[in-house]
Amino acid sequence: MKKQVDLNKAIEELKREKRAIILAHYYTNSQVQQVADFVGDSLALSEKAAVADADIILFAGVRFMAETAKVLSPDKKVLLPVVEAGCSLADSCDAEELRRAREENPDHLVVSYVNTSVEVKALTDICCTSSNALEIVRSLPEEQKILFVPDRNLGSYINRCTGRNMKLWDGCCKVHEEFSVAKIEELKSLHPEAKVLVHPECKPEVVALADYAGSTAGILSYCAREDVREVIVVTESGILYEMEERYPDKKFYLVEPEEGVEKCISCRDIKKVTLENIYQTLLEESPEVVIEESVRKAAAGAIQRMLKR
Ligand code: CIZ
Repeated sequence: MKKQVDLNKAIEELKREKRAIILAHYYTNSQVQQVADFVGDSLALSEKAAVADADIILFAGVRFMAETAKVLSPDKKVLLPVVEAGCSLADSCDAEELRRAREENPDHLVVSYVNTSVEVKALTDICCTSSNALEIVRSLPEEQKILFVPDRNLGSYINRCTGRNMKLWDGCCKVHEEFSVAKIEELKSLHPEAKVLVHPECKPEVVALADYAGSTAGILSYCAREDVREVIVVTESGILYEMEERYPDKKFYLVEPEEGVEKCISCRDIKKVTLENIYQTLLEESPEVVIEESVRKAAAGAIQRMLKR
């Protein structure tokens, strides 16, 4: 087993030799973020993928993220180090079930959160991310009926903010559902000046505690404010690395889960990406993300409609 310094060096060499870049999500381990050419949310990374001057894109993230990159950059080889790295939200919406729901609701437009499989995106009218969900929904005519998939928490947040009554798929992110009011209030009593920054994938009673609710990118930008000196971080723990890099003078507190012995709430799937499997994946140029062309084109339509708004 190579040591971390050797691995970093070996990965850099492979990147140069193979004209490869590494895109890493904010939720990955800090060592992974350190070898990445870009770190960001899934949308920003996919947009980077599409314009990147590279032959190979290694996506350090979970499957739906790498699929989105492949949809937007069909001519590049997209590698995903851990094929079984999935997402509970994406898994909560099955394409066949969505096909049936579409048939039962022919007058509804399907708006899908980016955390979905490529097959679900192919059945979607328009995609959104947590950064642009409110904007996308507000851009649709008020009388337009909408079926929002798959996140019931993000969907109900959008309904509350926009006054709409979208029909919601009954899915959730198992990681964000772990945040509890009790644990956040406990931290708040220890750090009364801290701002509570919450991802809208959390349950409504948790979002209700927020000084600010928004995407990872939104939360990171909010931390730049002068009046934000301390932060209670109510999203996946990997974001802490970027927060401390950007704002070394501010204090960040991670929330403990209600149950178990862990000190913070993390996505086990995305944490499966390591320097070791990145090195091996680049070396072997496998596993590669392959998407059937008709599915890719249909999914690209839903993503492009989002990007054009
Ligand atoms: O869109 C993403 O990357 C996810 C999963 C969350 C966020 O808010 O950035």
